[in-house]
Amino acid sequence: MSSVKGALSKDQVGKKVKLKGWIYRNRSSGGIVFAVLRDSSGIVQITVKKGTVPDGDFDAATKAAIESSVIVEGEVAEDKRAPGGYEVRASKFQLVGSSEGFPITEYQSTELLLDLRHLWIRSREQTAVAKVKASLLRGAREWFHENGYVEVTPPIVTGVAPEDSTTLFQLKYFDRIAYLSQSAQFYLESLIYSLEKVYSLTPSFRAEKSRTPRHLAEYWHLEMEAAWMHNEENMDVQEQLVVAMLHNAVAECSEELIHLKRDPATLKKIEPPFERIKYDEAMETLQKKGIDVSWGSDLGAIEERELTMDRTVPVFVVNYPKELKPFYMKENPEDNRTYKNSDLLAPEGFGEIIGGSERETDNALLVERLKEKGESLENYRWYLDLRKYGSVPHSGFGLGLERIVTWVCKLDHIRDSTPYPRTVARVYP
Ligand code: NSS
Repeated sequence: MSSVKGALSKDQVGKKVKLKGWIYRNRSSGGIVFAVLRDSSGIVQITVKKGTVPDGDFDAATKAAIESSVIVEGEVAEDKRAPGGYEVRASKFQLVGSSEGFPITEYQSTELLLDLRHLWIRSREQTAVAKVKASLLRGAREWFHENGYVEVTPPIVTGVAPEDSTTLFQLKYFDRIAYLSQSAQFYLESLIYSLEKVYSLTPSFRAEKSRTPRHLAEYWHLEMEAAWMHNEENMDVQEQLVVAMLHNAVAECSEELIHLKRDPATLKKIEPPFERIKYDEAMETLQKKGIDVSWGSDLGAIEERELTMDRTVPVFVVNYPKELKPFYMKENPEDNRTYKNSDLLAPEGFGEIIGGSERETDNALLVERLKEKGESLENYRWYLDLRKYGSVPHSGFGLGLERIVTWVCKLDHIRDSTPYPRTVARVYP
């Protein structure tokens, strides 16, 4: 048994192969069927000649419609006209599962493709994205493992809102109200007192009403937290992690990246350190470009695009005004209007992929900020406990997996970075 990819090489020429897959294209002319077979590794042309296969097999090949599943046996031959330069000349062709009237044809609307997502995920683009995503993730896990981080499993059902409480998904939890997690951060913070360096990969949920090309209601969140770490080192970790992810994707998925029109060389060139610009400098740059912002303005998609579109390497923006960020961040001793935090922006206009900070360790300050926000201290009692018993300086960050995939795969919209995007408009299929 071979894979399509395994059959596509010079040393396979003349060899017998047995391939299982799905019909990608099919046409016949003058007693020959030219089918293109797809499996998880790629596509290959199959030729089925009348007289060289049993009549029933030829008949099956002629009729095999797009997306039928088939088993083909045959010999590999070189053919310059075939995709990949090789073809398989069939001696057997067996139809396993027919496919009558596959509803996706060449030009389809985005909406239809979203309705038919369960079938569209078979497309070569979606397959390439899924492989790149897995490869980025493997690069991350390896990096964390090699650097002494322990993978942990925080809860998804929670009672706290680390980020914006207006974007919480509420759920009926027995006879109480609970929320779907926005971030594992607080739980990770609690785990550093024993494990010191931890990370987790969990789904995060944000009830974002805005329809933007970079927001999902459910996304995969890769988060880390480390004891004894200040924000400068936190940024060192982020740039090393991102580079490890990129380089793994380039090593494992160059073909997929090229298929997605991303030149792997541009990713391979990216090395630490990444430039670190202060929020104040970011504001000045934007003002010079004629963007209407002033100190205290948030950086949204438009501003981040302006800051990054001429760059090929990610950039950190550090020390945001306190009003723009959550209560748990550490005050910047050099400018108490700001926090010791950073957002990492992907280049080419893609914008934020990571948000991170050093955490406030002063219990009284945290209480004051929570009160200002009108939060119930009771919900945060356990979190505040962490500052009472052996508190240490610590930092961490969260990386949006679909955000980095969108950048690496050069996608126009974040929904194509995940098989079943969840947005304000969609929970089907
Ligand atoms: O809100 S964040 O900026 N930060 C946190 O949640 C911290 N509590 C993480 C931490 O320090 N442990 O979100 C982190 C990242 C952000 O940079 C994006 O890359 C991604 O999560 N993110 C999203 N991706 C897709 N869709 C949505 N709606 C989304 N929101 C954030």
